[in-house]
Amino acid sequence: MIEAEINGIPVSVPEGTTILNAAKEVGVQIPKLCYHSDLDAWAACGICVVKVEGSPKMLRACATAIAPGMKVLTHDPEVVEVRRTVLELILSTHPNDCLQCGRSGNCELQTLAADFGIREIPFEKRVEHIEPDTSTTSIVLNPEKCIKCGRCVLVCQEMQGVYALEFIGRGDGTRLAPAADVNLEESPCIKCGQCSAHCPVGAIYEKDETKIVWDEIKKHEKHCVVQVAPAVRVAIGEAFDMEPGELATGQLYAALRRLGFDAVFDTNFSADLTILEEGTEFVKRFTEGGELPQLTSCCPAWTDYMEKFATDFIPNFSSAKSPQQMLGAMAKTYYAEKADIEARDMFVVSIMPCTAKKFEVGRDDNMNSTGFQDVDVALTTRELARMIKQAGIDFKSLPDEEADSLLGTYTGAGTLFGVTGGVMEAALRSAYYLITKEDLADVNFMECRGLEGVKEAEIDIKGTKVRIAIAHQMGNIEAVLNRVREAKANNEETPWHFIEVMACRGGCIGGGGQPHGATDEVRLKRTQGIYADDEKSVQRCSHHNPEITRIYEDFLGEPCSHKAHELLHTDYIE
Ligand code: HC1
Ligand code: SF4
Repeated sequence: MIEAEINGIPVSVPEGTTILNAAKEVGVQIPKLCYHSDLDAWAACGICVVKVEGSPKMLRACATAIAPGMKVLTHDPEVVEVRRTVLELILSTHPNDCLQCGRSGNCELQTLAADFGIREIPFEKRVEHIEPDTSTTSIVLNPEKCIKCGRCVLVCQEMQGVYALEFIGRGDGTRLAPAADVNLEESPCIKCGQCSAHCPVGAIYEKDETKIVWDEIKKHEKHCVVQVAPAVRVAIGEAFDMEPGELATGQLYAALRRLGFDAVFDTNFSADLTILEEGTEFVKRFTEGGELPQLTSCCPAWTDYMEKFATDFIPNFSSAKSPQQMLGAMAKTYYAEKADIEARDMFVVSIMPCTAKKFEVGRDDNMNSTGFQDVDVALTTRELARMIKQAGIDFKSLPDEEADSLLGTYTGAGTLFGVTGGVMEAALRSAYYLITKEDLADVNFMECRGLEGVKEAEIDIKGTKVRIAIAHQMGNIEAVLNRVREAKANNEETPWHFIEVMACRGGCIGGGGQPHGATDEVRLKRTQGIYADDEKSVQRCSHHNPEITRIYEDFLGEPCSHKAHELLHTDYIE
């Protein structure tokens, strides 16, 4: 341990701890802008400077490790003045349209400017006009607002391994742009939205589609149906001063009804349906012979990645559509039939923690269940939070309500989809049943849990060994794919039979459309909320969901039947 002093307060922290993090331990907040705990510090902005006794110049707290006996001064008038100058310089090239900015109210730059009481900028204002890039269906890039902190570039290149973003030009002319200066749609971007989740200002944000939904609700011409994704329920509360991980399922249903939706369904229901389809597909491949490993297909950013960079894995992808798409397909067929409504008279909205889901709704192959898109609009958690605020709904004090029947009941397995390892854990619970015709005594697969980038395990299903891998955060995926490729090239047995992939760190709870401010601390709390939801569920295995049993009896026949294939499966583009 390193013993040192911060503002005269003794501090004892592990070797390698930065001054910034050591200060946090003794309750001292050093301001920061470019630094984010998910990323290596690259000391771009300079706002975290501190004085260290014996050092001739101020040091950047985010990138300097605390040393034995170090005496650090984090705040004095001189340090505060330097920070103020840094802020003023940033503001001198930043547009003054905070009131119309999507990040107004939770912009890190705005907060610092307010904290420092900045009223005027002593430097000449030089705002270069650059048109926002609206080319993708998922996110908008507004380089004019970029403060060149570099978070998005680091996220895209290092966390996600995609290299869609970079800085172009030099010195004052440096600007944020998609790689090779094409537009974002033409770049390798997979629409995960992690850049928008890490941007401290309003330079990258989700494509706001709330107006389309408001208009549709107001018109009263179509039957408006809504579904809520697993990870939304443990994060939306953060937009209403609730703790990360606090379960808000019942309040969400109530809020959606008050917004005017005619039927409120749950994506957790169709996550259970996915398990029956994808689990049956896996058991078939595993027991009867088929391309292995099977890869999960519910994360649209991962699917986009595969179609762009790993088409050799197309035969390995589960053909099951994602739960979002399955719910849309079931709403416009099964529910429509029961409620005597035409698919053309329905409008299906989904509330997702994800920006790539906006892209998924428009995939051509997903139009095939009724001739209309399965889902019409996907809104992120952040967009829904804004709608709830616009409607004057006091979210925290809402009573718990239930989802509507037919597509609303879910099991603990369905809710697990929201966390890394959750799809695998849910699949194993049902695969065990499908293989042995018996239920598990203990449904918890602890091997699937945790934030490790790649988890591997061998699962014993009554003597049958199933080797699994779980990867999350896109940058961790290529190594997994390469091990499969190597085994194939050497004619060796596949290292794994089943692999779950989620593009975002922590799985969907860390999705690019969730409330801002996710760190591992927040992700863990959201994860705990998901596991608590699983544990309190009456049924914890997808094959025990009574509405799923009914949908097969009344409508689909059996898992992977011809009808199920038509409505619930897809194919991929080379
Ligand atoms: Fe996800 Fe999924 S888990 S992809 O992370 O399979 O977005 O929450 O809705 O579709 O169920 C996201 C979450 C979500 C789908 C499910
Ligand atoms: Fe990179 Fe994801 Fe942002 Fe696209 S959405 S630029 S892939 S971080």
